[in-house]
Amino acid sequence: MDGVIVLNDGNAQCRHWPGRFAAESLDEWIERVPWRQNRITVYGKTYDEPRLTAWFGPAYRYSSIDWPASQIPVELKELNSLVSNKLDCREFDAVLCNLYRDGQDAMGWHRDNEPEIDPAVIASVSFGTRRDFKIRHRVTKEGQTVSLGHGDLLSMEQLQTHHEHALPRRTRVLTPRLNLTFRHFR
Ligand SMILES: O=C(O)CCC(=O)C(=O)O
Repeated sequence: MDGVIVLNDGNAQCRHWPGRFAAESLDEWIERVPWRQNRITVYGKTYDEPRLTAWFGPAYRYSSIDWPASQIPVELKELNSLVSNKLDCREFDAVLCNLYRDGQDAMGWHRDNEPEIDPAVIASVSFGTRRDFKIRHRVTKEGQTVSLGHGDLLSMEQLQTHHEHALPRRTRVLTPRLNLTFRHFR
C-alpha cells in the first residue's frame, strides 16, 4: 500500500502523494476549464459561491446547484487515467473542478455523499497555492489537517460516511489554487 496515510479509521482511509503531478502548470489548467460562478441559497439568502467551479460527467445536483451532463474533455483524460492507475481503480466518470482565486475562496464542511456517487474512491488533485485541507469525524470531531501543495494527489476511500471535509478560508493567501475531484458514478 503506498502513499502517506493521513487517516485510517475502520473502513475509511485517506492517502496522500505529495507532488505526484508537480510537472503540470497551474496557468494551463486554469485556461483549460470553462469556469462558472454559481449562486447558492442558504437559509433563504442567495449569494455567490466563494469559488469558481466546473463539472464534467453525468447530470448532477448538489446543494441547490444543477449541472447538466457534460463530456470529460480530452485534456482531462490523461490525468484521469494516471490517477485511476495509481489508485488501482477504473477510470473516473466525473470530475468536479474548483478554482479558489485567493484565500477568501473556500469550501465549508461537507460530505460527497450524494447517492449516485460511489464513496469507495474519490481522488483529489491540487495545483497552485498550498492550502490546508481538513477532515474530521462527524461525531467525535477528531480530525486531521493535510497541507495540499502543487501537484498533490489525495485519495478519500470510504471517507464519506463518518467523516466530512473542508477547505477553510485563509485571508493571508493572495494567489490561486485549483482542485479537481475525480468521482465514480454508481
Ligand atoms: O479543494 C479541495 O481540496 C476540496 C474539494 C472538495 O471538497 C470537493 O470537491 O468536494
